[in-house]
Amino acid sequence: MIDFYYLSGSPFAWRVWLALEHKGLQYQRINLSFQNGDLKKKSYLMMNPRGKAPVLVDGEVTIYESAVILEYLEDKYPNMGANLLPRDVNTRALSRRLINEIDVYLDSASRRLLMATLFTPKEQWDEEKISRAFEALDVELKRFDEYFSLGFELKILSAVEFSMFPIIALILRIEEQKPDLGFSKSMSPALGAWFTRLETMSLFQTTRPPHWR
Ligand SMILES: N[C@@H](CCC(=O)N[C@@H](CS)C(=O)NCC(=O)O)C(=O)O
Repeated sequence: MIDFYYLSGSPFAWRVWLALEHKGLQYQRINLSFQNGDLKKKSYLMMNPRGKAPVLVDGEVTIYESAVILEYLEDKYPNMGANLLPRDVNTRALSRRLINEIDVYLDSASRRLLMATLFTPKEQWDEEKISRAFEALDVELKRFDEYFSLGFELKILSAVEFSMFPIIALILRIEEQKPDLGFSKSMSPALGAWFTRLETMSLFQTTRPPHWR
């Protein structure tokens, strides 16, 4: 049985949850509490010295870094459920490039917005800082427009969707706290159509972070 160490609200943990469900694997979800300091406990740091979620333990293998966890699941269980990456080498490389761009560029842009909003007490919000972070994030998101159109048309469901969707959902969550953020309005038609298609699927609804429901 796979042990999946999960943190509610983490886009990276959500990505792994989606992948486990998509592949129809048997696993047990172990909920971590940030407030209780679970991520900095000695036993947890032995699994992930960076003290971050998620972690996956499968028999004698312990892995952290969500993109690598997905690669592992695909390699280890190639014939279980649906694929996480396309079989064709060229499209597989394109998927890996997109996931890397999400992790290197989009994640850092969304983290800046997250830090300036949900991780800062409301009375200390710096509007200028928030708008700068939002503008940079918007520019970064537009870079993925071609993929959103393609993904929508081809009805693709892969590790790219599982990596991107939780970040978009998190930005919408930030907008719930800051309704004048303007994200819903600034979403490109391609992103809007792509997101709406996925959000209505039960896979994305049943894995929604429990504390958001
Ligand atoms: N690159 C890592 C990022 C993991 C990460 O940043 N996790 C955050 C939650 S979104 C975390 O556990 N933060 C706790 C901390 O830094 O104390 C991955 O893909 O797994």
